[in-house]
Amino acid sequence: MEYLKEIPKINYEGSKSKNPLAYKYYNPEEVILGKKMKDHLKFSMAYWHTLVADGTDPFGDGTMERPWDEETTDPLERAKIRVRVAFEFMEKMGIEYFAFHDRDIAPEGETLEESNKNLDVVVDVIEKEMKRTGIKLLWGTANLFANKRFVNGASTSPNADIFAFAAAQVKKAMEITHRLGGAGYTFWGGREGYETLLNTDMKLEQDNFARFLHMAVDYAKEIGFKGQFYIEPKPKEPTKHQYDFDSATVLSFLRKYDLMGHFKLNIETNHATLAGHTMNHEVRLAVDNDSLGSVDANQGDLLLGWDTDQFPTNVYDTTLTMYEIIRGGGFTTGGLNFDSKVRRASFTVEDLAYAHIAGMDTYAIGLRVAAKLWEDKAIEDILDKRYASYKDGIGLDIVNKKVGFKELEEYILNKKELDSNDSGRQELIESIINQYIIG
Ligand code: XUL
Ligand code: CO
Repeated sequence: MEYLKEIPKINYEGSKSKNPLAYKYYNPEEVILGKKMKDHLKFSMAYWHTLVADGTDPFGDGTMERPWDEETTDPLERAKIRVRVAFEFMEKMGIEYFAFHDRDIAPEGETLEESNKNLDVVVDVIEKEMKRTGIKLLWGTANLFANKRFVNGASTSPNADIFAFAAAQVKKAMEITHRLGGAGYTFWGGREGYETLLNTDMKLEQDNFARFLHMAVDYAKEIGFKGQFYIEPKPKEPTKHQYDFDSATVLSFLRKYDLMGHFKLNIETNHATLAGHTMNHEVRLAVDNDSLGSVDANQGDLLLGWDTDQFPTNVYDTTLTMYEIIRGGGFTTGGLNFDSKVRRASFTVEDLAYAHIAGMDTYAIGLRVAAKLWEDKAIEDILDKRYASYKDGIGLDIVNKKVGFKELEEYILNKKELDSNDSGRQELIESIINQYIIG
């Protein structure tokens, strides 16, 4: 049965096409830098936004027109229908990966046991659809923030029973991710943070968070789950101060608690900007620390102070993001997961297609431009020149730790004139990027 009659199979038609239901820049099979576009980008659909979000905001009701949700009032039956809709959508869009929270795919029951049974029923359907279509699971996760039991956090809750409940929930979420062959498992610290330090034992909460993650590592070994664990940084929202603030904070947390080899980062564009960073800063930091895992692709609105999770349409940003990803060697287990939702006023079924096309084409442009910049060494040559003083002489001695303060003092005292400083060439580089974008 076809649910999405409004959406045909979306094909690549090239940049001259005026067909709104076609890709203008994303040509999945086209080879760029020795790899197909689809393998560079590894697009993933976020189940929570595309199948579950109904457009509710703090001021009003849901607005989304989702006729398949009207077919039944039984939550479990509706969950099964949504799976079929999800796979029909991904097939038509040519999206080969998806990501979910446990509570997106199946309704929460009265008890954990009932919730787990619901999950098993829906996972059966997902498994069949994955086999039928070849679509793969990028990562799974557990929703440890929506239910009111998580009011004070999950693994950082002051209530040990809540820690235990969260552990049991993650155990099941890991099991279903494993069963579905998930390439990864994500920890986003839903309410792991605080509102006020006045009532918070930050040290105990962070220690507990680390204990929780170590338990996950142990359990993965026990069940043979080889997928990559990710932590997704975010500075605020829902709590005032989230513990996983940004890439730098998470990397230092992982180092402190001896978790570095077990976790990589899942970096989200809107979270980067909420932290006061650019996305390319966050990705660069991950790459430089051998920790780039995956990307939650979206964009925020810098005039608004919250996580708007908009579909990426800013070509400049996707160019710089793809540049950092290429520079880092590309994705292995990860991909570009659209943690993006249609605006509340974009409520029709077609809007789901328009939004994903916009996001995929914007990243395709980013990839095309970034690949050319990389191939031509348009930026790298300038960079190489800028740091050339560390390639020989005293610079190389510094890099090779051959000199200390005394030797450097001697070197300077003997030197009549310092080597001159060079221009940083920022405006030149920025105009080169413009030239590559416009072509
Ligand atoms: C919330 C967010 C989450 C995670 C998964 O801001 O990004 O949806 O991606 O829990
Ligand atoms: Co996210």
